[in-house]
Amino acid sequence: MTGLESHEVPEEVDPEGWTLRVTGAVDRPLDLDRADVAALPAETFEEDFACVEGWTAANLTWRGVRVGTLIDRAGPTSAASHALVRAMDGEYACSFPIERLATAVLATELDGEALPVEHGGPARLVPTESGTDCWEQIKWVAEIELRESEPSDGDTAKELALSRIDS
Ligand SMILES: Nc1nc2c(c(=O)[nH]1)N[C@H]1C(S)=C(S)[C@@H](COP(=O)(O)O)O[C@H]1N2
Ligand SMILES: [Mo]
Repeated sequence: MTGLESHEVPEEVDPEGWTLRVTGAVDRPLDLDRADVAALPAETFEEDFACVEGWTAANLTWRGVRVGTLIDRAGPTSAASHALVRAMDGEYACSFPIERLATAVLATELDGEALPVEHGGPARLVPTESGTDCWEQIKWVAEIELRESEPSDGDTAKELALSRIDS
């Protein structure tokens, strides 16, 4: 059977207290709870997943909200160009150009069920373009912080993911 690998859920992850914030270079900062996110238009798509550590998971069916919908609601400033997507596990965060992030889905369901916390629930970022890296599928997404330039620090995801590979 195929599926995502099971990893430990870090202590800082608090699914009960979860909200999604859209902050930074926006006219209307958002702080959405599960019901708010569930009320937004959702879409479903299927994808394979491959981790740089060497394992794969085929035919995952994700459902969630297009990140572009969230960004539009927050009203990005005209100079907003990038975003730092932060997770609930400490320093884990990844930077994206806004146009790429807008096409990603904030997934709240996997294979027809609420996304389990083991795999990033309540919400996991799932880029929909080909050629994305495994560390960009951010589990436990808590904040999307828009920036008017490329973040020069805080973009930790790649380094953290690569540091797990034995050399
Ligand atoms: N918040 C957060 N998201 C994360 C990571 C992490 O450590 N923290 N690891 C990434 C990496 S490298 C992989 S391969 C996948 C693993 O997803 P899984 O635990 O559901 O198998 O989560 C990605 N998203
Ligand atoms: Mo990974």
